[in-house]
Amino acid sequence: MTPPMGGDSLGAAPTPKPRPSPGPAPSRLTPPLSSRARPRPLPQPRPAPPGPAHAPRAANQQPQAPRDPHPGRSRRRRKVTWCGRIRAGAASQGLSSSPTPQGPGHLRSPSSVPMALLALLGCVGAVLLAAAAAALLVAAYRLGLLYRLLHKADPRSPRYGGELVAEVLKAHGVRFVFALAGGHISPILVASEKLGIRVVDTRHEATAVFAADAVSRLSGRIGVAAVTAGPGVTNAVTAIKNAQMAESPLLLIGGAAASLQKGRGALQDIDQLSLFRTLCKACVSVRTVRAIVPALRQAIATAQSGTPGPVFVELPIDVLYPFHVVEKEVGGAKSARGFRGKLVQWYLQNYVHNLFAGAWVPRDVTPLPVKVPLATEDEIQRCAELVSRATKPLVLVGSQALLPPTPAEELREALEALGIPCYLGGAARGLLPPESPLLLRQNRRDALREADLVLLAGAVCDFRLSYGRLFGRQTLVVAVNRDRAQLLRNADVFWRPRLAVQGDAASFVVGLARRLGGYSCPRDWLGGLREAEQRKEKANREKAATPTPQHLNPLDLLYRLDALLPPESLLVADGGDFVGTAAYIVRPRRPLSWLDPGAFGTLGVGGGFALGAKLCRPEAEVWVLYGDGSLGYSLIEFDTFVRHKTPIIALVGNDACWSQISREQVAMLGSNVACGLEYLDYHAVAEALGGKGFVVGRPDSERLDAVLRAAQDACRRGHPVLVNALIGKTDFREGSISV
Ligand SMILES: Cc1ncc(C[n+]2csc(CCOP(=O)(O)OP(=O)(O)O)c2C)c(N)n1
Ligand SMILES: [Mg+2]
Repeated sequence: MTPPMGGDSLGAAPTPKPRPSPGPAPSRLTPPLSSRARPRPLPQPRPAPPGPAHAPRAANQQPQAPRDPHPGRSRRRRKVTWCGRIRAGAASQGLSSSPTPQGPGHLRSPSSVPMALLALLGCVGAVLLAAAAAALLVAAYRLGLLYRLLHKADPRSPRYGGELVAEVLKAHGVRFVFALAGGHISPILVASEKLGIRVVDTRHEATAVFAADAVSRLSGRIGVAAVTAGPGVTNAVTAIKNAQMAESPLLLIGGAAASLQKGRGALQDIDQLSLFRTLCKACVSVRTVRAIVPALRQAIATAQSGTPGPVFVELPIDVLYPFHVVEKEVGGAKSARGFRGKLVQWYLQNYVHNLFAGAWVPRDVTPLPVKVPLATEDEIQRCAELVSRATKPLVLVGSQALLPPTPAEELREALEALGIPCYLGGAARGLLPPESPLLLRQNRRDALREADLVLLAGAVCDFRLSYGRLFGRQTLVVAVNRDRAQLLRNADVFWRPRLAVQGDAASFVVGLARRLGGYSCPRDWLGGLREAEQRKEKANREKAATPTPQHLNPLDLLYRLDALLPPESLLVADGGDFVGTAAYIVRPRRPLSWLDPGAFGTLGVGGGFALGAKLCRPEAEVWVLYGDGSLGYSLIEFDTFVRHKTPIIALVGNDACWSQISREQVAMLGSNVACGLEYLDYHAVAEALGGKGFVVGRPDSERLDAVLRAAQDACRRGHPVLVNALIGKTDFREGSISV
């Protein structure tokens, strides 16, 4: 049923003019006075089914039901239909029991009607009665009348739905809620803080979501971001898509207009679920306080199960505030006059009481079981047989292998026990220590072509593996992935799996290592790969030692950083060429100490990732490797780092350019349009926001190490630091992907 609230937007309203009635003052929860003061009459039923007996009445007395201005909201449309059905049903009953003398509805005397016809009419009447009763029951259920018979709302309770949200989060081990304030979500933030959950407010909603993403990836617990209705929610879209592509489980809580006021011009009211339907594993809008706990528990379990990903839970403002506030704001005028006024009043009161019916009944808030798809023993055995026959095996470990429940250390031990050379991608970087003889970073293309068996442990044949075109003719490929589409990405076009296993990659590798107890990888294969690796490293060192025409050599800068990194360090990658170069030079020291955007390649993750990382690992030295272009997206978050005492170090490769794009645009299309930037004083901005800033260029190359150490010192003393490193151009990244 369309709620009987005011609103000019519903142009198809019935003709009778609503009587003006004094309404409460406007507020966050209510539409402006002008619309509230003129409550729109209840939606009228649809015209009864066409027929001569109905025609005159339908034309004169039964206006059309108001046209739904938001056809996407199927729920509301359904309600209107039900309402219409109830009345249409009642109308048809009226016709059959009180026939009019005109038209075919008129009944003749029983004596003149055959008994069979009478029986038929009786049956029809009974069916109609039953249908009407059923429709009434459904309507009563939809209006919460049945539930309310057993569960009363407690109008005097000071409790509010935000508290339930906080309780669920607490029970799921959530330590941080990342947010940007808004009245729609205030109750969640206040209640979370009261329960000891740290509310970390950022300067952009995307940052809040990126931070939650980092927490999910690093802690194995669900990361949570809460953003306000409308623009708060839309600002989160890119970060949510990034999390989906990175298969990162996170919970986005979105504020929303009161359900009753949706589509009626409420502040910041848009159809939010439609925005996230293709981006999230689950999208729900919670309509009553009693539904908060089950909705959140289910959403979190969904996010973490199977192939993880983000979920969106919309919590309209009226399920979050206490009864007395909601009643005042949406409960309607106390002294309604006239039949229609009283009906509106009843409807609103019923709406509010239904919102709170059974709200504070104790409910289980603990986590639901998370379902992880596992490989069968048979699949592991088949892979073991293939590996044991291989002479040139290779493992490619992708981000997915770092997902819970297998601890990263267990996976590392399994890889070491297997002794097969490994390439680590995305979140898997750092899984093997830098000095591990199994760890390869260079010449992957050549190694893949030569290998006779490749195990894709969560690695995907997308653009990162040239869509699967890199394998040699003789290469047998075993692919393991939780997600079927990723598992078989481009299979049978450019490659064909010998064995495709839909399941968790880490536990598969652990199981494989157990099976292959006495296995040892042929030494000459590993030896050959290592030699090629060292040759490439040597060539890179030589490039690093060659001065660039201007400014600092970025390779040299990154080698110096690598030499200074403590074991407890974590690297965040946010940029183009500078960061792409770093991926080959800087070596993350331990598992889960490298964060990059993932397959979506989103610039701007830096501030949020660093924030989430530092909060999860306060003891770690967190470095954000930024391009100067990328830095612009989250430079303002230096304010957040300062306010929340999360000292991190930003190292900006400042080449006054969006180089990764410029590099190919100029070469292929002959113009640098839209790619040029200036050598700006980003360090001064960091200082202005309360951090510490350093700038280094060619004249400082002698004291480069000293500057990096000074940055580390300042960070240890609790300051967020920005090192603005002016860098020159090299050909290191020539030929690498930018589209
Ligand atoms: C949100 C977003 N916008 C645009 C791009 C396209 N893009 C990819 S790399 C890049 C250049 C990055 O420049 P910078 O951060 O300065 O790093 P550099 O390549 O100069 O080292 C751009 C614009 C993107 N990936 N994401
Ligand atoms: Mg740049």
